Amino acid sequence: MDAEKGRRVSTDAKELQASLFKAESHLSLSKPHDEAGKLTMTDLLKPEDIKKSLDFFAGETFDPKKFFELVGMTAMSADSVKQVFMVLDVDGSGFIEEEELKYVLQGFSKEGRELTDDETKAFLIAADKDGDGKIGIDEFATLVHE
Ligand SMILES: [Ca+2]
Repeated sequence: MDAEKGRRVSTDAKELQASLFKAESHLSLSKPHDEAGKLTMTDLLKPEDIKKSLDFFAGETFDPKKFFELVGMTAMSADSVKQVFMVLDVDGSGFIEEEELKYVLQGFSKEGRELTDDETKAFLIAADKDGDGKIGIDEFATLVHE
């Protein structure tokens, strides 16, 4: 009788352990470094700097150079700036096209606002040195550091 009781307890403990393990592996699945180890914006920039920069331009005409400075990109290496570019290039085409540029602030945070058509055009003109109508990775890095 006593032996049977003991067996029941140890079975319960094993079940508990199994369910804890399940919960743990479930948690690790929902961590940010998931698919192919792709970087997210907060791996590259401080969340508080992103918020500060987005707040600054909430009601102000967007100025890319000023934004890059506020968000901390001007102080970054060219390689890190290129990693930011790769996060912003949502479709992985190697370019930030006009349509992606309109939503570029949402690449920094989902709280970011859309750029107006005028702001989008001004941003594109400032960055698009070769005039192909889209921003390449080198053009982007140049704009941040020029
Ligand atoms: Ca693209």
